[in-house]
Amino acid sequence: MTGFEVHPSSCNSIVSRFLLCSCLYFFNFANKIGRGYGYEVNLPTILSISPPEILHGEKSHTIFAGGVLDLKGISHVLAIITPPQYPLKPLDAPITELPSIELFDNDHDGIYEGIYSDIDIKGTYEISVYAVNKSGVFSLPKKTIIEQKKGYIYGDINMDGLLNIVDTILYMKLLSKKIEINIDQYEEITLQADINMNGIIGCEDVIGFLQILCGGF
Ligand SMILES: [Ca+2]
Ligand SMILES: [Ca+2]
Ligand SMILES: [Ca+2]
Repeated sequence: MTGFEVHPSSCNSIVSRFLLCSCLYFFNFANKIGRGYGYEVNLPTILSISPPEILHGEKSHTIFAGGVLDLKGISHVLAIITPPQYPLKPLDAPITELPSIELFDNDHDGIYEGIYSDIDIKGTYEISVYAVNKSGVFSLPKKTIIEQKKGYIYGDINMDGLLNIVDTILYMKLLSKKIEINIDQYEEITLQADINMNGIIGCEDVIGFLQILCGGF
């Protein structure tokens, strides 16, 4: 034998050692993750959710989630609702400002249910359901929608299904007290006129109305 030669058996030996070292390295790395040295991914899961629904004037609907699982146990299940044309809120508004309901599994069949009862605005309600485990870790959201076909429209004070100059004039008259309405009429009008949902009809609602009218949402 002359010069430097690598015998096939030596080559196999080097490859074997490399593979062995690689395995030991990844075993050690995985072991560290398991011991809490790295990132542990253990999110609760939701396997199914109530399907999209179309309503024709019904004001409430049952939302459910099934296959809610977590190794540490489920603490609670939440549905967060984004109503149509959510009034005067920036797109990055925190979800804590959105309406929400808790879903319960009272009969312990693994399906969590809750009834959302404020579906009185015309349009699409986006529903995001989260499971929270006993360590306070949230699942990824499971999403569905509810489409309300018959409901009031923000700013449509005369309830003719249109947003136009007539509603603008009614806003101005209400604010300047140029029309007299009783408390029952006021409560009925407030449903669609109170765009920032603070319980009264004010200048902010007119601004919100003009934003809707101009497609500002
Ligand atoms: Ca149940
Ligand atoms: Ca109108
Ligand atoms: Ca208001």
